[in-house]
Order: sequence, then C-alpha cells, then structure tokens
Amino acid sequence: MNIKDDVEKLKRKLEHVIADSKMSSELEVQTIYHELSQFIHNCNYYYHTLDKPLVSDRDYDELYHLLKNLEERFLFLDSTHSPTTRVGAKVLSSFNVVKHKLQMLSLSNGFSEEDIKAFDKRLQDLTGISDLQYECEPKLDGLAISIHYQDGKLLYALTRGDGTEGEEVTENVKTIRNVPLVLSGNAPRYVEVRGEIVINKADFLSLNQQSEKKGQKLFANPRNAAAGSIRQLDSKIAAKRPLKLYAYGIGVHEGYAVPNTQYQMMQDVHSWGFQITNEVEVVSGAKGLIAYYNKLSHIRADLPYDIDGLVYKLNEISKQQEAGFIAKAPRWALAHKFPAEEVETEIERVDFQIGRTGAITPVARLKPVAVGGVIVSNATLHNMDEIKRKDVHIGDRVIIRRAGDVIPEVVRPLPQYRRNTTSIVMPENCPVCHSKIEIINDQAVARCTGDWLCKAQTKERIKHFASRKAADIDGLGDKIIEQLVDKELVKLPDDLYQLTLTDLVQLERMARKSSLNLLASIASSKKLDLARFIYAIGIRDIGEVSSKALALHFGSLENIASANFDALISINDIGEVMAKNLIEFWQNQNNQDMVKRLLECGIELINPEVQTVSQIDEDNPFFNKTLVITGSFNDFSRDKLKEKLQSYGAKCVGSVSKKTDMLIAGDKAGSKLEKAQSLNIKIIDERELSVLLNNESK
Ligand code: I6G
Repeated sequence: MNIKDDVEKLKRKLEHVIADSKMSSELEVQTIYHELSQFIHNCNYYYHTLDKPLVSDRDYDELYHLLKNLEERFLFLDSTHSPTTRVGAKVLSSFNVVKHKLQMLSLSNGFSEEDIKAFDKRLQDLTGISDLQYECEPKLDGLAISIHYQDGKLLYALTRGDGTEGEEVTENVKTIRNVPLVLSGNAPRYVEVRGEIVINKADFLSLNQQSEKKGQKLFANPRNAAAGSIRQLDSKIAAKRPLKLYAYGIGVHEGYAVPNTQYQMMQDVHSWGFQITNEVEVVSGAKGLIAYYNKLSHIRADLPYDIDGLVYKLNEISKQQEAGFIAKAPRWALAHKFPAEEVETEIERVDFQIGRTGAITPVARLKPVAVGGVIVSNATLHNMDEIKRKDVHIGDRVIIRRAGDVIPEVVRPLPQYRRNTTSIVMPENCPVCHSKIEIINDQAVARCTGDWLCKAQTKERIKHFASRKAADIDGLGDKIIEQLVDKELVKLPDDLYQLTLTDLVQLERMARKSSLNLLASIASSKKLDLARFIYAIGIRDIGEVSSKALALHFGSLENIASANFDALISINDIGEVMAKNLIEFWQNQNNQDMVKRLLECGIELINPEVQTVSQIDEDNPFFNKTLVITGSFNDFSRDKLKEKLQSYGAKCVGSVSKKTDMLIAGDKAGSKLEKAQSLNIKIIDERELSVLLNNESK
C-alpha cells in the first residue's frame, strides 16, 4: 500500500472516531491517537530532517487538525510529546540552572597544518599505531545543546553553560522541528544526544527580511539569532524562529552498547531520528585530515550553515579511551579553526574615542561591509603609532579583519587604489570637552586632560564604577548612564546615590517599575568589599587582581591611601608603575574629594582580614610561584581560585611566558595551554589542583 492509501485509511478511521465519539472506547481512541501522532512525527521527520516530504501540504494540514481535534475532544489523551506541542507552551519567568549528568567538554584548538600533524603524531605515539583513522565533521557555528531522552521520549534539554551546568531550555528545544520528540529505531532506554542548534543561512536571510518589514531590530548573524531564540522565555517566540539541530555526539549512559567507531555512533544517532551533517567522513592520518580541510574550505560558502572550523576525532572508540583527556578536553579530538575572515572596504572618516582614563583611540568609520557573518562599520586603528606604521589614510581602501567576537581591526591599506586621501591627524583638543590632549610616549598614547570635566570620560568611569566586578549595580546599563551624564544628573559616582524616582522616570525606556528596581540596586550596592571599591574608583592600571592584593595586604582604605612607594611595591601584584599611579591618585585633591563624598553618602566598606606573609606556610607548592590560571573549573570560580592561590603566596599573572612556573588549566583552556605545553611548563588540571589544595589545608 502506498502513502496516499495510508493517509486515506487513517482519515476514515479518524472521521469515524470523531463523528461517533460516544461509541468509541477509550482504548480505540488511544490506539488511533497513537497511530496518528506517529504518522505526523514521521511526516515531520521526512520534511524537516530528510528534506523529502512524505505527504502533500494539504494532507499534512488535514491530519494535523484531526490530531488537534482528538486532543481537544478526548481530554484523557497524554499530549506531552505530541507534534502539536511544537508551537510553544507557557511563558517562563527564568530558566532553571541544572547540573549536567556528564560534563560537556570542550575541544582543543588547532590553527595550522603543523598543529594537525602534531595532533596526529601525539596520537600515534599514545596508541602505538602509525596509520590512524579519523572521523571528520564541520564545526557548526551555533549553540551547543544536550538533550535527554527516557524510554524514547524527550525528557529535558540543557544549554552547554560552563560545561558543568547549563540552563534548562526544554520548552524551546521542543519547538525545533527537526528535534525528535519521540525517538525512532532501536534507541537505548536512556540516552543523551548532543548537538549544535543553528539557523541556516537562507532561513536567516528570510528571518531578517521579515524583521525589517516589521520595523524590528535585525540580528547580527545566524549564531546570535539562534542563541537569542533559545534564550526566549516565551517558547511561542522560539517556535517562530527557523531553528535546526545538527547532532554531533552522544553522552554515553548505562544501557547504550557503544559501537566500535565514532562513525557508527553518528549512524546510531541518525537512526534514532536526528539530523547529522552531510559532510561526515572518515580519513587516514594527517594527510587525510589536511585533504578534508582543503575540501571543506572550498565548499564552506555553499554549506547551508555557518561553520567556524572542522572537528577531527579518532574514529576507533577503544583508541579514544586509551588517549583519554587533558584539562577537560579529549586528547582524541581537535577543532581545526578557520583563520579570521578578512575583507576589503573603505575608511570614510576617523573619529577619536575617549576611554575611562582619557586615553584616545582612533576609530575608523567604514563603508559597511559583511565580515564573519556581521555587518561591520567601525574598526579600531589602535593608536597613532600603528597608523603611522601601517600608513593608513582617510579615504583609503583597506583590509579589515574580525576574529571571533573581538573588535574588528584595520589590517593594512591598499595604497594601489589611493586617490584624494587625507592624513589622519590627532586633534589638539578633546572632541568632547575641548580640553588639551596630551601626547605621551612619543605619540603612542594620547590623553584628554579633561578628567571629570569630560563627559566622555565621565560616562566610561561611571560604567566602570557600576560594572559587575566593581559596585555591581544591576540594571544600570550603558544607555542609562549615557543619558544620566548627558542630562548632568550624574557628574561623579556619588551622584548615583542621590538619584530620585523623578530623575529616573524621565529617562528613555525607564518606566516607574524599572526605575524603582534600579533605585533598589543602587541602594544595595552601598555595602561594598574594600577590593571592589578600590577597583571601582578606577585608579589607572589597578585592575581587579591588584585591588584584591591591596585590600588583603593593607586591610583598610586609610592604610592603602597612606602607603608609600616601598610598601606598595613589596606586594606581589603591584609593580612600580602601579605604585606610582596609586601615589599620584591619592595626591590629587579631586580624587580625595570623590572618595570622601562616596563614603559620606553611605558607602559602607567591608574590610578583609589582613594577611601577612608570615602567616603563609612557605613550604606549600604555590609559595612564591608565578601561576597562570586558564579555562573554567567545576568547583571554583576563577576569581575565588585566584584569591585562594594568592593566599598561599602565589603570584597570579595573565599570560604564559618562560617565567611561568605552573599553568592551572581548567575546562576550555585554549591557547594558554598550548603555549605552556610548547614551553614545557608544569600543567595542573582541576583534579591535581584539588589534591594539592586539600593536602595544604590539612
Ligand atoms: O563543541 C563541539 C562541536 C562539535 C564538540 C564536538 C563536536 O563534534 C563535531 N565534539 C566534542 C567531543 C566536543 N565538543 C567536546
């Protein structure tokens, strides 16, 4: 019998049940309901996953309405996994944060042919096999997700989060048309499927066209659109977004008979009803990997989705187990990243942006151009030295580069096209407050001398004061700060504490409720750790780490303010420039007044317990060691870990060099791990770290 006959037979049975609903037994209704929902699940699979419609649109609509009709008529039916749930459900107030049953690991990165050869060589040495097979896939640029199924039914879905815990986004994931709500084939009783949620390039263009027609904000790129959709609290909105899931792996739980190869694992996932990319291949050795890279680079633009690299995995599962893990990344897998995209455009003009400390950055305003999936119209030129070195002019055609989420930069001009260009000249006065600009270090750094009189500096200083690591004023975003400074309601940080409801409700997009919430957050920020306060007042070069070191060492604001140069540089994290800046800061009457006013308006400082070197056990393995902490950790936040290691007398620095004694590598350790490996620096993962810390605290 063909599909058309199946559809007609189903319709006849349903019409009978619906027309004669009182005569049908509960079992009869359950049976036909089950048959119909299975049929529609199958139609969805053929349409959304295989891209081969099974029935006509008209038949589909008719069957779908019959299914809805059954659910409305027979309330005893369990519709939790019905195809009708794809339209979304209730609106949530927030997402629950849930621990992953199995950690979602990250991948080590490779960038060059040398990295690929080294990856293959490492695995050859580890396994003792010279001709290794790899399973290869494109690395989709989307949002990683883990979906759990029990007895073949979708149970819950979590975002990757920090790898240890993620947000529960089940309602939104259930709206994704190619995510099976019920598994087919021979799926294990409990299974976790991992994949990437994306919006295909063509769907992204239509989505933005629709948004434009409705006068709504456009999405920057498919990844942002996918991530934003999954984080919608109203799943009816997510249901309207053209999201897709491409599965890439399995979180192995008891009851799954692990096959021999990664390739077979992907076929298992596919057989349960998931879409996998069409580009999965198995190749031999580094040569095969490089050929795969060349092939995919060539067809990258024609793929339906954005990719930011490729993933290579040892194909044999037993060999994966032999290779094991390093710093929470599998040793048996590698993400081969594509180089940052570069495009050509034109510099229309150059503006000078003023930062928190008055430092001036030249910014090129560009003819808008698409790069790395977003439209770019600004790029940094760093400073005047860079402009001179690169020989960039206004009106030049230039190459710009955008890597990941970092600010795009001008790489070089194309002087062969140069006509009617003009030189870039640093203005003598600040474009915002018109104060004199001082040039330091032979042009490398230029600064506006307006200090708190410059509204541009004030805006950046208030943003810094209110930021998460400083006073942490929730709800005080950049746009509000800009309005407050423009309207001269805030000239200095203490003005924040004098704001009234009347001041706030007059601002754009501030209703009574949001204004009251903001006043409450401002009030609760008055209780402030000394270290946060030091960081918040924005002393030049005094970052979060040095603020903590100062607070821990001196224990009170008065002690920090009166410390002399020698006392300051005796602290591990304070260098000579920082010590000089600290002394200059406290000598400046304006700064003294600002701090005084903050304390007068009720800021209550919480002083830490002072720690002296003599309290530290000098035999501990971290004493006097220079450490770099990278990646994320299960049991510590990075900040807490830094604090803990500093309390053992360690010096925590930001980058790996020959002087580094140890790298503390958590999850997603990335380039610092690679550099430490190449310099033969001792690497400690979270497990070893816990052992060392436990031994020390005994
Ligand atoms: O983030 C990832 C993207 C794609 C992955 C991944 C992947 O395979 C194609 N595979 C693994 C093993 C991990 N992350 C940890």
